[in-house]
Amino acid sequence: MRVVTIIPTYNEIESLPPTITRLREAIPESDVLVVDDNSPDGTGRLADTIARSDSQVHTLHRQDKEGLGAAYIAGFRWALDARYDVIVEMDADGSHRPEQLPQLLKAVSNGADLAIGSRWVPGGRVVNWPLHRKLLSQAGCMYSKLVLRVGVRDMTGGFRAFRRRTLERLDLNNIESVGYCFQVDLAWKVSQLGMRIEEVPITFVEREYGDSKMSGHIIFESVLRITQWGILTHWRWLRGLLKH
Ligand SMILES: Nc1nc2c(ncn2[C@@H]2O[C@H](COP(=O)(O)OP(=O)(O)OP(=O)(O)O)[C@@H](O)[C@H]2O)c(=O)[nH]1
Ligand SMILES: [Mg+2]
Repeated sequence: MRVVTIIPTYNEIESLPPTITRLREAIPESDVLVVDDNSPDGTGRLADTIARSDSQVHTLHRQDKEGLGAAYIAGFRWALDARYDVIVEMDADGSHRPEQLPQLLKAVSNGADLAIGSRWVPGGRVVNWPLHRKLLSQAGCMYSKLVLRVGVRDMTGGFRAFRRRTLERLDLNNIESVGYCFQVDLAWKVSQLGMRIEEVPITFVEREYGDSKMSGHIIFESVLRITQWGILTHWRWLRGLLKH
């Protein structure tokens, strides 16, 4: 299996180097693609320096900060063009432990179309998160699960491994979500296609350096879109029921 791990970055100059080092040690066979949105702190230039000394590290530069979703879609296109078999999503900030990536890859080689690193299944953990972050994440996951009726407990988690054909079947041109709901959107679409999603317990560690990019705007976008999707789906379901 040819594997590439995509790491989106915006101002992650302190976190990116140790993350790449740990990843290369944990899974030497995985290539790395850093997708940087012209970070003012120079993360993109630093990624280029790392890429010059390691031929398995690649960089993709984007002109403006357009959100996590847009960065990942650009990364997915690059990875599909480059014919990778498995495409991994991982944050730069150390929250996702590269040492746990083998478990996600194992789930994919055992047949999962999408493996999600999950904080909210038995064995999953969160380290150093204040109570309000835990509650916010759990509430977001519960709301998404209820409204969209998807049997996934960690819908917002961003440590994932996709089988190539999973991304090929998603219409990447049609994904508009930007913030947290990008991850919810992908999991929902994969589940609607009847593909197999497996949750793998992970330990999620709060970032040590840099700032979170989470904002009120991102939370608002998520709640709004997930509610819209829920209403749309239930409406279709209700209309189908009334026709019979
Ligand atoms: N290229 C790119 N990367 C981004 C953008 N927004 C966030 N990221 C990266 O996406 C990853 C996740 O973002 P975080 O700020 O850690 O957001 P989060 O994990 O939801 O929030 P915390 O739990 O508070 O860290 C990090 O590697 C960020 O640098 C963006 O607009 N463009
Ligand atoms: Mg983070």
